[in-house]
Amino acid sequence: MNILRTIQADITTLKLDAIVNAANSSLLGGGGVDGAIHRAAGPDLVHACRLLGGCKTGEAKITPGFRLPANYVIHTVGPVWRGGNADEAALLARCYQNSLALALANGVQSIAFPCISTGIFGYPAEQAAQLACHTVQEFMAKEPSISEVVFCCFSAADLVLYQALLA
Ligand code: AR6
Repeated sequence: MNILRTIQADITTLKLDAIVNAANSSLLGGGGVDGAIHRAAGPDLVHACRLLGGCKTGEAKITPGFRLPANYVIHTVGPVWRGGNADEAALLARCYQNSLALALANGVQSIAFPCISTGIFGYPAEQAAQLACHTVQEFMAKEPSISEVVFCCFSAADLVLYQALLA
């Protein structure tokens, strides 16, 4: 049986097979969760990212976790919110799907997601949470080898949203 749960935490502290980074298309670091992951992983992470040639919106790439407790970082690039008619929902769904597909291809069984796109990129938190839950539940129903997915909320407000959706 696989588990889908939510917690409030700093994602860099989680000892799972992989954590997901809400990156930008350069993959060379930034603010928010991206900055926190690069600081905690150490400088080897940006060196590894330089070799990846960037990442398009909705796609995902994988690196080791270096100094992080997690073995891998899966970097995905969420859409910038432009009002909702610029394919944002489809692109955000692809972030979750492509991250999980890459996890599967690398033998990752436990993985944590931050609330992709809902910080600096401005995606409305509730809409993003609904889409994240739906997309991940659909994937897990088809792929039982992913044993644990954690929605890692940084804010108490996000935790409440995910708790309601997963209840
Ligand atoms: N652990 C877990 N979640 C966190 C952490 C943390 N340590 N820090 C922030 N969050 P954001 P985006 C939450 O802005 O909207 C970067 O500059 C935060 O509260 O990190 O996808 C990139 O380089 C929010 O819920 O990512 C891109 O340029 C969520 O993580 C751009 O920001 C996402 O917020 C990406 O913007």
